Amino acid sequence: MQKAIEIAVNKFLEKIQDKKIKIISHHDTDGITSAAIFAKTLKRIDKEFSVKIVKNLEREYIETLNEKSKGEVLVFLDLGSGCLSELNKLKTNVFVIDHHEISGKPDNNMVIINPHLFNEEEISASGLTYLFSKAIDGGNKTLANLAVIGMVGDMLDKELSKLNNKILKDADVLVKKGPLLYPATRPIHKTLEFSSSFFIQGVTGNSKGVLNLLQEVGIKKENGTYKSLIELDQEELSKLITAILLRTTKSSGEIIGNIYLVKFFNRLEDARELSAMINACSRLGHSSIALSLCLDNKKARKIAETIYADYKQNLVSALNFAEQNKIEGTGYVLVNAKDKIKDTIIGTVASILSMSRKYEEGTTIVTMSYDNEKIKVSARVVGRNGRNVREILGSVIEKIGGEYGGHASAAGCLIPKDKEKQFLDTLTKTLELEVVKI
Ligand SMILES: [Mn+2]
Repeated sequence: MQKAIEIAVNKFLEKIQDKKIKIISHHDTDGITSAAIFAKTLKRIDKEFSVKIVKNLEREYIETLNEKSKGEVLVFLDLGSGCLSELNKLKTNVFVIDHHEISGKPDNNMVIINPHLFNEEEISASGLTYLFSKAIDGGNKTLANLAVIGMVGDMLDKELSKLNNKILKDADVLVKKGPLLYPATRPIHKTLEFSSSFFIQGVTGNSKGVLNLLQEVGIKKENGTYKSLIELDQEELSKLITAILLRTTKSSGEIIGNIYLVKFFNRLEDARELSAMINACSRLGHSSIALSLCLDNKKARKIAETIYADYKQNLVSALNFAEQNKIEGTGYVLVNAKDKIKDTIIGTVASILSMSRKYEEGTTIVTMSYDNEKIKVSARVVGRNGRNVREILGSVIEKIGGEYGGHASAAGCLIPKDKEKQFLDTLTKTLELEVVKI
């Protein structure tokens, strides 16, 4: 693949000589960090460019590019591989740097870098963009930290491929083993309270519960505050892990892993925390803040921190609301939050509930929240052996109308607000009927 990257870089440098460049990237952490790496690379060689962050690459949008971006070189990051035939219709030079499944064949106007073409190991789009950038100028090695944040964002950090290991080395990352709670670099009591990587019964969103747990394992304040996760000694760490394991459905193998500490604004930060911050900002509609944060803008960082703190607070309040207002049926848990939980986090709430120790394996979790004139519904399964929630939602939607999507263990749908009661009735009937069938 390295050879293909070098060829692509040469072609890119040749094509952009007298042209403007447009970067189009995905709105998750991997896409944002990819865009930041590319933007910094172009700045360095003094090239004019613009950036567009999108949720999905839609055909209607691609069609507008022939008019809007006439004569520009288009660079698609962390997306594009799934719609090569659409991109082939563009009359300008197209570069795709992506790691998603490929559908269609690239034509002569297109250069694509995708590990699927080379039977290569797993790598994030930000990792690929970084390799591209480094092939333009070795000095771009300083951008490796962004590639690490993107890698963590796409959860490609479990089994590190050779390529990823090289990128970690370039980034001077400090790797430590520990529970995957973030940030690992800040006082442990806050990290536990806002633990949303997995749900800790009686601890997540519960400051009193946090203090009880810390007392139980014998971790005390020192100089007025608690140590951070990475400052705990081996004994404290293993006691803490045991206490956490008693309160989640996860196994030790699932909650322990590598903690990546990367340089960001001249400080060592937990890559997971940065990734979560970028993701939260972008998904809440502030992708330009997320991008500016990755471009070292201090003002953007302040704003991003506010948005993220607010998001975390909303999330733990939502979890507590769900806890107090849920309806427990046979084999299912239903939370109809109406306007009490934002539609932007209701899916996350469902995911976190499905990881709670409280519910039996196979329990179906359904959460609902108002989204303007519609209701957003998210469904999850606790553990691995449960009902097919995509089919359940699908069968309800067929009766009352609306859109649905997802897969067997995580699905969602959108229904008109005036169908709320009808939906609830049909859903509960379906959920109860399914139990009888089993
Ligand atoms: Mn990606």
